[in-house]
Amino acid sequence: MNQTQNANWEQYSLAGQKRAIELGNRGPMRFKKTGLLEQDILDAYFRTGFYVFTGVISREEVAELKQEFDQVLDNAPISDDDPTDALGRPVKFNGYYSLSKNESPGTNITSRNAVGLVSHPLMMMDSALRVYGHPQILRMVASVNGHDFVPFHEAVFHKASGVGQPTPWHQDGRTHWTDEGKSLEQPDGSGKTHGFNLSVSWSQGTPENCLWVVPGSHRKWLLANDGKFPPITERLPNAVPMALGPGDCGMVNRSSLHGSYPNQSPGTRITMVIGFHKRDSAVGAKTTNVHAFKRPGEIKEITYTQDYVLHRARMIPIAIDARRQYYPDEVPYDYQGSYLGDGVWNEQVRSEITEPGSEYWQRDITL
Ligand SMILES: O=C(O)CCC(=O)C(=O)O
Repeated sequence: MNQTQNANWEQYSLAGQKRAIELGNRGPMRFKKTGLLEQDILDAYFRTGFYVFTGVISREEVAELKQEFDQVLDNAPISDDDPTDALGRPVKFNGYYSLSKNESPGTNITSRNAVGLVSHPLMMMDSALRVYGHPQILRMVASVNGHDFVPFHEAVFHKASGVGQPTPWHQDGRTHWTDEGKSLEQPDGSGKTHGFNLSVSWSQGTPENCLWVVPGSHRKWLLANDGKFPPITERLPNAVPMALGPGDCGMVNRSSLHGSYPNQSPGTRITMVIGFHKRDSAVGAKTTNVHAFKRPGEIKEITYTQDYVLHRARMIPIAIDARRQYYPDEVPYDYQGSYLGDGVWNEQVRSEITEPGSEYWQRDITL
């Protein structure tokens, strides 16, 4: 950025941070006696289309996520055509890395910092699987999606310092809109929804490297009536930064307009997106699936059957059991949704959910 661009960014970023604070959608998870989230948190989420939960993941757990993800990065392929890492070792999860191609002259692209996205971390990192079974997170999910919530998809966004690629402005939800582009989701969160992305952070987010969200944009689909998303080169005047510190979790309605600018800052941002749906928004929905692949880039037309969703829901009790074994003193979440298969975690289940051709993510649920 030149000096003028820098000054403009500074101004834009400060104004965004100020608007973000005024939204009133940030703070620790707070629960009522019933175990569900306090209503003011839900109301703020329904109104703005996102919420930042601070301090959800403990420092020890963050350290484990960091350490395991470091190993995943160290084992990244040199290129899409070469399934070995920088040390010449075979890549354990070949095909799961999305590598960014940065053409900026003078930047140092290593196989680590070329990694833009790692898909399906639950089968790579036991620490990620344990976060997926986190009791506070799952109580929060039940508060938004009902007790029989079901999975969506998981991936880790890695925006390397100086070379992190932007995420174009987009709304993920593609299914539950009227023909005119009005959301079927109602202002109080009832009705069919596209679920939410929950960004779990183990790095320091800043306005330069974090996700930006347009508050209130979840009510109307920009692609309706031949509409388009703005390019990420456009600094949207109403957008606000969703900066997350290590251990924070940012919940973003999948219908909200969101994106991130190129990360030219000195700080790397790492956020793992996990997500959940209401079961009755998923079962019977006819849509285009873009997630049930090793990595993004393919699509399939699909109608989700009850059986499809029941199989995928099994990952929730599996994760709860993995966490229960690791943290025997913690009260585990009591999942009340239905699923098919054993909800236990052991080495045989690890083999089952990673079996080539029938990996659990083959039933990811795009809505
Ligand atoms: O974190 C990002 O930059 C992108 C996240 C995103 O687009 C998503 O979760 O759908």
